[in-house]
Amino acid sequence: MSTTSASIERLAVDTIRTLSMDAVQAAKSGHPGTPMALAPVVYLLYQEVLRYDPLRPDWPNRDRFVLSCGHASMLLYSVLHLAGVRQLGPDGKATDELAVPLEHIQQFRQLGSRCPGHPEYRHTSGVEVTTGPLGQGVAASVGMAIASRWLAARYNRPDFPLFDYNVYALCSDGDLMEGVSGEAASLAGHLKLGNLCWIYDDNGITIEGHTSLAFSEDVAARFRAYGWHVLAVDDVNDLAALRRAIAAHDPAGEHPTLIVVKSVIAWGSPNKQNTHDAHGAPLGEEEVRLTKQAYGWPEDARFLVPSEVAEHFRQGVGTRGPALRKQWESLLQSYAERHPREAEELRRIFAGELPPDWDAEIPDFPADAKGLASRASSGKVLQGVAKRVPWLLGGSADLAPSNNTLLSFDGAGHFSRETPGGRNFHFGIREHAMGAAANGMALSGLRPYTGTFFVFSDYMRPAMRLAALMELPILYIFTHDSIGVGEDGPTHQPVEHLAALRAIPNLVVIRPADANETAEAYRTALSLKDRPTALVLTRQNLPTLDRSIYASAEGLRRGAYILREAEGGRPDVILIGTGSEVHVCLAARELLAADGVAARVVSMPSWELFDMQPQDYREAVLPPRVDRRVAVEAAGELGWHKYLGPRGVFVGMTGFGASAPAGVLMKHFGLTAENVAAQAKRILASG
Ligand SMILES: Cc1ncc(C[n+]2csc(CCOP(=O)(O)OP(=O)(O)O)c2C)c(N)n1
Ligand SMILES: [Mg+2]
Repeated sequence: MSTTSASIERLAVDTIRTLSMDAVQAAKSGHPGTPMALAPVVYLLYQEVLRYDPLRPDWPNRDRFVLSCGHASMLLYSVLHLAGVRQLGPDGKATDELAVPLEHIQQFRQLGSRCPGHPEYRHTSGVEVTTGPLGQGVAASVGMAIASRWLAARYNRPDFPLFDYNVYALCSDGDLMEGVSGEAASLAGHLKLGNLCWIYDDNGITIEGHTSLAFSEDVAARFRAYGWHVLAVDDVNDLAALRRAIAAHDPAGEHPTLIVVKSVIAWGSPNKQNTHDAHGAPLGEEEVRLTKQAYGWPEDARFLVPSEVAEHFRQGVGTRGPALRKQWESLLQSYAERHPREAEELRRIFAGELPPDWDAEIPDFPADAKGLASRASSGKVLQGVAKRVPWLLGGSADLAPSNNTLLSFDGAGHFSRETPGGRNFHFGIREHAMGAAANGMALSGLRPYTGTFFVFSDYMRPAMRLAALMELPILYIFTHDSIGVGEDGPTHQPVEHLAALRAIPNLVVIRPADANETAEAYRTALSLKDRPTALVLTRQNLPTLDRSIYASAEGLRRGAYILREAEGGRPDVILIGTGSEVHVCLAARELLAADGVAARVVSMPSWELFDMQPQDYREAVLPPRVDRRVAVEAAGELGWHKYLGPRGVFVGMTGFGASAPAGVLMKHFGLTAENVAAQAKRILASG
């Protein structure tokens, strides 16, 4: 193929288009239309705009590109291939290997390919965030933009602008229909994140047909009302107009930017363009041929990368990127000489390490029969940890006074445009965006925490699921964990939420029984680098156990432990409790002892941590021969049978709660020592 310099851009854009069409066709499934339409956007971003080094996709100050419409994954894979982005090894260091070799594009959507159906963080280097569920990518991009501002505020020094990266996200109609993007855009506008730019593919098409079926507001006006700067590009193929719009984004300014770009889905396909058929199905062999004809492409070529296109990218981002990154590295080197303490913090941030003695200010709680709510002990522990880990930061969805999540020590500050180094975030009543923003913050090296009532974990669950999938170490602080909430009633009383969170793979759920277990929960959660943790905490007081009588709270690290052995060391029955119900079990043990029944009490704050233990430990805590077991939890039963076995019994909730004082509810629903003791005797009597 012969090219003039004027046509090379078009050739490069068409390479992205045809690679995408060919991959979808070979896979016999996927989404060809949107990559074909949006190829000019990613071409321009990678080749001219992003400060991005393909050799070092982990460079901390790189501009981020988020493909929020993850169904258009081939768009990203094509450009990552052409830009020559390298794969990071298991040690996190860049290798010489391409992140997306051509053979992997040929194996699009097949097992083991670096080109899975939707982009997956960690799996393919250069993918900044896992996307697929619409709205999550743009919402996470807000967290990335927050992190850029926060890192700049904390670490930049005169003459050392170490952090000034921008975040670009490409989104579709579906992204902007989803509520989470609205929450996130509202937050970004409020926080004046000028370093954020969303490019909206206004193609008028979704799966069912034209967007007029379901989407008729003035999106530009909506974003202006959020405080965004809104620009329009009438034709995505007009590279000059796209360039002008991107150049009009003012990263140092006060407004995030939305660029509304008109495109035609499956552009160039004679029979499929501008139809919803082109969204999620291969074009078909014949239509691929006709489209290539229309592009002036060799009709029968498959997965063709013209050598001049490869060279064009090498001379573009392949040259520009490494030069920028090397400049930054030498800046970091002189920074390290002038500001060694800060440089050491940065090293730890990007290695996922904590400062030495990070847990030195975690308090020890003295035994106390009245005790305190685990939300209160959590608040105290959080302060202690946050004082020692400067990049532990976060906030609540307007419930900080109830969640005890406000960092109140000197210098903690509040994050805003004027004070971007603040560590307290006010996410507003936007749980879903809070969860997604936390993902973006964690993806940037920070250790975020979030807070809300446990019952509203439902509102942020999709973001939590992605955090677990991406292996992000986020701390979710949930309070008001059961019918113990009391008078607020069933709308505020979680029942199925423990089961729902335990069902998410790679999420650790911890429901501590007292203040010292809460302290241990923080020790455990902070040291987990590759998974999020949900702390499930009470509103009501819990006695602080006397650990000279009961086993050490360190047992929490193993998920479950023998808190109090049965009288005589030979249990007839095992009582297993979590959180507030551990105390019910302890009281039941005394009632049973008075009747000559020997009961062991196991505190089981975390199923996930327990399941990670070797079999001999698990069998020491729950010996197979003691098959009479009672599990007590003020929640639904789902899943408990794996610890109870066929002869065990569950004491908990079978439906929704009710509005009444907590003590009354506990009695009403049978969460009492008397009932637990009676159930234990019943299964012992059953032979
Ligand atoms: C939360 C969520 N709901 C539904 C889907 C399934 N889905 C994938 S793409 C899409 C809509 C396609 O329309 P649009 O977002 O405009 O993308 P386009 O086809 O224009 O690229 C839907 C409903 C999804 N990926 N995520
Ligand atoms: Mg669309």
